Amino acid sequence: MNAIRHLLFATAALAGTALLSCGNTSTKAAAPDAAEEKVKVNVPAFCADSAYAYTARQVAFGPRVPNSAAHRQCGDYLVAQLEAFGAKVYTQQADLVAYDGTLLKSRNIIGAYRPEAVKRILLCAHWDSRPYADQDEEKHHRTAIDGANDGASGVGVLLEIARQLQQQPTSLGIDLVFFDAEDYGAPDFHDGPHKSEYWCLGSQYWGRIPHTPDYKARFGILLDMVGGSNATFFYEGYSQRTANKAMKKIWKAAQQLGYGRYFLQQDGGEVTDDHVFVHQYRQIPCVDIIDYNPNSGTGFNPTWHTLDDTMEHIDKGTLQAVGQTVLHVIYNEQ
Ligand code: AHN
Ligand code: ZN
Repeated sequence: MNAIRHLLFATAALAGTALLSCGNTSTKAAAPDAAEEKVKVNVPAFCADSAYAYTARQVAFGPRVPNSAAHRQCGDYLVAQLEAFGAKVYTQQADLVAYDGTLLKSRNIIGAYRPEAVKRILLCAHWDSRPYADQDEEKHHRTAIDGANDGASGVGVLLEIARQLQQQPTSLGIDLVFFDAEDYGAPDFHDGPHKSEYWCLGSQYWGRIPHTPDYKARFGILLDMVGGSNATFFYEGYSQRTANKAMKKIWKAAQQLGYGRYFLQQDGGEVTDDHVFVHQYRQIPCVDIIDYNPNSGTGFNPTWHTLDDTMEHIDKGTLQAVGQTVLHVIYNEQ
């Protein structure tokens, strides 16, 4: 893509208008056999260029560490973008206490489609980024990361889904929840306890006080680190035990769509992530789509919690695989 076209494209993506790079073609489900009475559903085509631009836009604010200017500005951007895409927007502001006693001025941001519908699906991701590159060289441990993959990618995919939802509604209501303060867990260098409840502060708050009273959804999907190169999504352990049906549905859709090299039908590790608290507080089965790497030492992408978690290492192929799979699942739900 030459520079001018790229600039035009970026402007279009940010304005939320039609894009040059992706057409309007939608994929039709396979024609039903005589034996099989399946409803044919038009699933819109996910545009990875658009998701990439929404990811880059977040990263451009700087690290979205709670209490920083970049964090406030990015939060405002996310609210404005959801409103531009026609969602009913809720925000939850809260002062959440971090592992070291720091009060984090936090904001969960929710965009609801078909808010009146009783049958609903929850799609979520965290929008904050980690204040510590504590998996990098020691001299970088107290430096905040860009969080292009860890934070921005999940929200980038969900913003592109929001754009699609405005153009073509689903049968079910959809809630996009951007959790804050997920990634402020105690750093490796902290000597003191490393409790799992130090992570996911925003989702714990939302779990106790949801944006609408007694909020329920049929199931949830959490997107965490869905833009890395060479990403592989295994069956995450907690999702496997508590949201098995939804998990199998997602992985099956991915195989049908040709994304089997990303969505491996194999067991991965168990991760403390926002989906755990969505399930524990609200009893909503929630599947974590998280890049798991059994050979990296940390279990995650090699850029995880390092200064290399930048736009350079974001792969549109991964964004496409995840975005198209999630669209397929939510448009086929009746
Ligand atoms: C823990 O490391 C305990 N959980 C990983 C959750 C996470 C951090 N996702 C992104 N950053
Ligand atoms: Zn993280």
